[in-house]
Order: sequence, then C-alpha cells, then structure tokens
Amino acid sequence: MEENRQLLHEIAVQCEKGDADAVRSLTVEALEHCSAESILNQGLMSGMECIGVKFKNNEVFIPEVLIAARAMKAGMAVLKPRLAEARVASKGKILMGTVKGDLHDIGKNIVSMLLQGAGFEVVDMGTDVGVETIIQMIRETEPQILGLSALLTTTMICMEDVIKGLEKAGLRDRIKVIIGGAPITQAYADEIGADGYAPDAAVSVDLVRGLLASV
Ligand code: B12
Repeated sequence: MEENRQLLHEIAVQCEKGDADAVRSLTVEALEHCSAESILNQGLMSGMECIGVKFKNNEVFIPEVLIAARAMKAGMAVLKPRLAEARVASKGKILMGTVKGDLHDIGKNIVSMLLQGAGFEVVDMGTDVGVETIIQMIRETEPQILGLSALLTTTMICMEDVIKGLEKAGLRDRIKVIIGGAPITQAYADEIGADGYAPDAAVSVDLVRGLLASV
C-alpha cells in the first residue's frame, strides 16, 4: 500500500519535472499494482496541479508547462487502453472540442478518455474549433451531446457563440451542450443556456449518463 502511494507520488514528481520516459515506464509499472483511475488522479493529474500552481506564481514558465504536459500525455497514452477497457457497445455519441482561440487540451482529453471508458463514443475535434467547424461536425457525425472545453477567460465567451450558432442553424433542439474547464461554473452554464456543466472528468461521466437517460 505504502509502496503504491510512493509510486504514484513518483509519477506526479516526474510529470512535474517533464520526464516523459520516466512517466511512461512508471505508469506501466504502476498498472501492475494500481487502478488506471488512481494513476490518473493521484499521479498524472497531481503532477499537473503542482506545475499549475508554480506557473500561476511565476515560478515556472510556458516551456516547463509544455514539457510537463508532454510527460502527462506519455502517461495518458499508457492508460488509454485500460480506461477504455470497460467499453462495450457505444451508449451514445459525444462530440468534443476546445473552443476557438484556446489550445488547452489536457482536461478535454481526460474527459474524453473517461467517457470512452464508460462506453460512450467520442469524436474529438481537437483544439481551437470555431462555430462553423462545430456545426459541420454535428451534421456529419450526428452526436447526441456536444462537449466544449475552455481554459481561458478570454475564450470561454466563445461557448455562448456556439450555442447561438446552433440556434441559428436550427440544430439546438437536436443536441445537448455540456461545458467545462477551469474558469467555467454552473452559473455560467445557466447564463449561456448550456444543458450541463461538470467540474471534473468523473462528474462529466455522470452528467452525460443523466442527460442521455432523459432523451
Ligand atoms: C497546461 C497549461 C498550459 C499549456 C497547455 C498544454 C495543453 N496541451 O493543454 C500551455 C503552455 C500551451 C498553455 C498556454 C497558455 N496558457 Co495555460 N495553463 C496550463 C495550466 C498550467 C494547466 C491546465 C491543465 O491542463 N490543467 C489540468 C486539467 C486536467 O484540468 P482542466 O483543464 O481544468 O480540466 C478538468 C476540468 O476543468 C474538466 N473539464 C475540462 N474540459 C471540460 C469539458 C467538458 C465538456 C466538461 C464537462 C468538463 C471539462 O474536467 C477536466 C478533468 O478533470 C493552467 C493552470 C490551471 N491550474 O488550470 C494554465 C492556464 C489555464 N493558462 C493560462 C494562460 C494565461 C495561458 C496563456 C495565455 C499563456 C501565455 N501568456 O501565452 C497561453 C494560452 C494559449 C492558448 N491560446 O490557449 C491561465 C489562464 C488565465 C485566465 N484567467 O484566462 C492559467 C489559468 C494559468 C494562470 N493561472 O495564469 N497553458
């Protein structure tokens, strides 16, 4: 037990340091003892949280954050098949993307992975996606839910543009819109007329389950 905690701590430390090779091999090792969820939460995400605090306090700068994000992605690549293992037949389709002007994708990718693990099909549009692309993707892929992520206070306002764009295109009644990302709140979701908000990936899965049960 103590050893597992040590291992998860080491993953967090190496993630923060940005050593992708160490994170990859430690994640492989940890999978023999710990659940994929605990490695994600207590290892990788904990490392990203530490670097986030340092970034905020100007103790580290963008290059360090990028290197840590790359290390996190190396660990996530190892976890992905495990998190998706529970998947059987698709329980519904979710179109996911980070809004226009915003390049942050770590949170979106984690939400996508947990949704896939819970049996949903996720179509990932990537980052910096604008209203037109989203409308085109909805027409092409016909998802039940659209998930939008934003990490910047300057880009979160694009979420409202997307909802207005859906109304204009006559698609709003066909799709539920859920939003998330560090600056997003339930109050903001209510204000712009989104159908749901979740503060983290685990709650996102419950949110999607609830919304799909009601359609
Ligand atoms: C990593 C990071 C970066 C990386 C991004 C790498 C990548 N591939 O994503 C890089 C270095 C590129 C970067 C760049 C910038 N960043 Co930055 N970045 C961060 C940092 C440190 C961590 C974000 C992160 O990944 N968190 C970990 C994940 C797991 O958490 P999360 O994203 O919140 O996601 C969870 C929930 O929010 C939720 N969720 C997320 N999305 C969704 C979607 C749905 C549908 C649902 C339901 C839920 C959900 O579930 C997730 C999992 O639990 C944050 C600090 C912070 N504490 O947030 C700053 C931060 C977001 N960045 C910030 C800034 C200012 C910038 C830059 C403008 C810096 C600059 N001067 O150039 C640029 C902007 C680039 C751009 N155009 O997007 C500010 C934003 C301030 C603000 N108020 O807007 C922050 C808050 C740092 C700070 N305190 O100053 N950044």
